Amino acid sequence: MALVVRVLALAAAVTAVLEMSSAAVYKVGDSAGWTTFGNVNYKQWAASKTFQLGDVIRFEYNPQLHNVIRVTHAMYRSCNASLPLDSYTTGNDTITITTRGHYFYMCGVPGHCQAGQKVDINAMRHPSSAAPTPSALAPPTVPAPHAPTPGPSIAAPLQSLKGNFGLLGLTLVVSGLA
Ligand SMILES: *[C@@H]1O[C@H](CO)[C@@H](O)[C@H](O)[C@H]1NC(C)=O
Ligand SMILES: *[C@@H]1O[C@H](CO)[C@@H](O)[C@H](O)[C@H]1NC(C)=O
Ligand SMILES: [Cu+2]
Repeated sequence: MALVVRVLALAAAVTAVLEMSSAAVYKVGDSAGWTTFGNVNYKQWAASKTFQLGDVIRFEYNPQLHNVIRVTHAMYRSCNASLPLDSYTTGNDTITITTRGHYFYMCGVPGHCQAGQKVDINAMRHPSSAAPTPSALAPPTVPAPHAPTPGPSIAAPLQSLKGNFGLLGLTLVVSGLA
């Protein structure tokens, strides 16, 4: 019995590690980072990537000069920073893509978004191991949903992700005791 638990725990751990290693980490702006210097074209930067579920977006910047806020599509278009959905201020902020659709980010410092410090991360439908079952995928002819306001829907999958890792941890503890 104990052996079975150990084998299951090992399998779960290996699976988790494999899934983690397959997730890409994208630094916004590549070597330039998140800035108003040098007229970085964040639209072009995003267009050159294929974002998938589980991938990580990293914003690196001087926190005394910039910040990161997530906004709605309308706020993104008009550079309106008045009611952010999320905000980040550490200078090294990572965000894990947990739902398909658009994630709109801009710098909340006045004038910076207007100067081009904004990025639209579009996590598209893509056949990947991240998809739970093929039947859960809509036909490929349907365009990716235009996520109106990804507000609370972002938080929920994050919670369930944490829940899964919690369960994994518990399984490992149980096998350690056995
Ligand atoms: C900015 O966005 C907020 C929230 O969506 C909205 O209430 C406000 O009217 C907008 N301001 C402008 C100037 O568009
Ligand atoms: C940001 O954090 C990552 C790991 O979380 C690290 O590899 C990277 O060097 C950090 N960047 C800066 C500028 O501190
Ligand atoms: Cu800025």
